[in-house]
Amino acid sequence: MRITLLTGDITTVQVDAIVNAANSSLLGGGGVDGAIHRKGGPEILAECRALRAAKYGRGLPTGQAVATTAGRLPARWVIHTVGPVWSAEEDRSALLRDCYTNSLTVAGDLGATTVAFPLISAGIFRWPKEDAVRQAVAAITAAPPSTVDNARLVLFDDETRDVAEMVLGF
Ligand code: AR6
Repeated sequence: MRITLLTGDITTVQVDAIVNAANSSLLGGGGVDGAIHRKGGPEILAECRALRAAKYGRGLPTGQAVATTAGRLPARWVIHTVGPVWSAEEDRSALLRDCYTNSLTVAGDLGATTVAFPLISAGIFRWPKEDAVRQAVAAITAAPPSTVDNARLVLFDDETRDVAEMVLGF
């Protein structure tokens, strides 16, 4: 699988599926979650509510992933995943990698070939950016083969892009 770095707003990226750094309620929030619901429109929230009613009444567990329509976004699907909140006391990195792995599995089940990821947990959930990049790349690289042949890691600003390039040795 090819990994490409992009800088900017994930809601504008033309891929089959974009991944949302959601929370377990699936009802929206701030950060990239807020941007996706704002720009994608109410259809996404309606599907999230239906998923809650059918399957995730207790919330989508951390590390898991589930797909909805992308509404008005250029992508076909939004894959919602819940990253772990950063903890200095506890190593939650396996859950962070699960977000990438399980999102790619969902994308493969949909037949997606291109998927865009934000830097999950690296905003409101306070994961240090350097390690968030390391975990993202490790998980995507180790993911089992599927229809997905290109994963784009979308870095919101130049500072995050610089961190990613430093971590990856560019
Ligand atoms: N496009 C790409 N990346 C973005 C965008 C965007 N439009 N907006 C923010 N980022 P965050 P988390 C970056 O906070 O840490 C929500 O309330 C951001 O700079 O969106 O997983 C949810 O509902 C950072 O690098 O997600 C949850 O409650 C990265 O995306 C909680 O926040 C992730 O930041 C999830 O927190």
